[in-house]
Amino acid sequence: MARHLITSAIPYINGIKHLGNLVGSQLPADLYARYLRARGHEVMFLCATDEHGTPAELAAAKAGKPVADYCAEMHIVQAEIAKGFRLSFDHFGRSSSPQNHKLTQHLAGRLADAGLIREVSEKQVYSHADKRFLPDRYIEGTCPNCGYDKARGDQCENCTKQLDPTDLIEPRSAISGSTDLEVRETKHLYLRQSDMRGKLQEWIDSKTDWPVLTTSIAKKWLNDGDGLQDRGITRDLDWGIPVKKGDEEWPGMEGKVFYVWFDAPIEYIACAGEWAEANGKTDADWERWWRTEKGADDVRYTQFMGKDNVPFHTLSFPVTMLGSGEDWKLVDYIKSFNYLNYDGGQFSTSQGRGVFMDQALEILPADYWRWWLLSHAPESSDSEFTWENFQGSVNKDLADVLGNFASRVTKFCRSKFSEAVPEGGTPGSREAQLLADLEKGLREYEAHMDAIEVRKSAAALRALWTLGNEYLQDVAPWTTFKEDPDTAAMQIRIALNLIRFYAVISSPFIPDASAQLLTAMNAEDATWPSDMASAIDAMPVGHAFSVPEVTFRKITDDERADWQDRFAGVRT
Ligand code: B3M
Ligand code: ZN
Repeated sequence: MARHLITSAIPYINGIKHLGNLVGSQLPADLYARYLRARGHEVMFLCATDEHGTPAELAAAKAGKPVADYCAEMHIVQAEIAKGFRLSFDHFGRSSSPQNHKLTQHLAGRLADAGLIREVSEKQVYSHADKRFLPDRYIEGTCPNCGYDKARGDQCENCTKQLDPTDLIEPRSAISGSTDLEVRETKHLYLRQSDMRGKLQEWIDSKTDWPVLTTSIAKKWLNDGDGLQDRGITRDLDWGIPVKKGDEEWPGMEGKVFYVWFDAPIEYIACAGEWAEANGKTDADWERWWRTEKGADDVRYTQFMGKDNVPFHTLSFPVTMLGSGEDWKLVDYIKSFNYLNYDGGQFSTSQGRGVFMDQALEILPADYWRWWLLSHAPESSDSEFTWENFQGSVNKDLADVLGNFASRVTKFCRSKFSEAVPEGGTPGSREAQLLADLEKGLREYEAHMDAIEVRKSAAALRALWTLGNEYLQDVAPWTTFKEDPDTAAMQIRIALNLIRFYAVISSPFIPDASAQLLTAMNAEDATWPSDMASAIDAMPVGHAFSVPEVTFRKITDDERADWQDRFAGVRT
């Protein structure tokens, strides 16, 4: 038994995430966490909402709510939806927590003491009406190049010219529309990432087992000049973690907060503190996951994220951890994902394009989505959601192969024998073959799950389901029964045990269906099978079961057309 720390990239607070976000971090992280728990390991699986930054402030303003209230409400909404998808976090925290405030300020102080922070004076646009500095993209005006009147302070969307806010003709605040703006001097803190290049290089070079997607991005930014530039880690905003050096004020930094990407990864750690508080645990209880001198040196830490998040996790966050000079546990393995596209285009939060997590659960239970998303995870390249493909996979894999197997076998047994595992003849060569195939398939499935090869794992699981179907097709107990009820009973006994076996090994992918099948099979023992011979004998002769309710239903053509229509437009 090992100890596994797992984190998923923490979703922004402003709005409900779409299925592309879900499959890019939280869902595969949950798959892995469930699998490791099922294999008997000790797991700490953490996620949280990412609550700071301008998008959170603006979303709150749009909703007409104080930002703290908005975040508190949206956190509950996101937590509920996560539950709906059966995401089995040990804790779902908040980056605005007191724990994160304290730890972020502490780490900034350590970095400053280590000489890794420098103060920089810069010019920034201040809005009198909004009483705040405006980030470049919240200043609008007329493009000096093409005359487009909604150009942003960082770029003109119309002619793509890169701009400085001072280039704009008649600049105004994108928040209030006010033109009462002024350029002011302001001081900011920069993290001297470049000082850590050598250490980072060495660390990343040592990660020879990482997925190519992760290391290629990490190395690109490490070596491409720009990537390791010193980064501003403070902002002139109201909402965020106040800039402090540990508990002390930071002269010249009054009224400023840390940049959202500085405190967000620190929340991975703070979240463990929140977990401890919420569960009546001590500091030692969470520190054994995070501090190498307090037990975390034998933890394996795996992070899950979309590819756009990789640079923050391979450069700036490790700089924070290493630069602090403290014994923080560094990530052992980063699993990153490409993008999931939606029906010929991209999922888009700003345009409301695609299926969002709450909408998905309104039309079908979590397992349908979990299965499709995971079996089509965008690992080696981007992948695409289409309604045809979704309907096809669900109907075939879940309804025809797995669901149908369970219902056929249990109903046949009930009608010809009873609702208990029947006594029957001895298994023969066909059964020996089945067991050998299952044994081999199970080991393949485990190997892919251990390697976090999500699609390959799904394919291996599906292949195991198929073996059972082929067996049933071959031996046809309904025909055997007419001449040889004894042999038919043996075949059904094997098949009933297979239902239980499938329920156990499928639980990381489809936890609800798995629980439903285990209940129907009256199976108290759901431990991971060590070998097929014992798995196929787990429910002995006489063991009572019941016929499960429909495990998976088919998606009709009408429904598909309906949904295709409903989600073609833009979410309002
Ligand atoms: N919230 C971006 C995202 O959701 C960001 C991740 C933070 S991980 C520390 O894609
Ligand atoms: Zn322009």
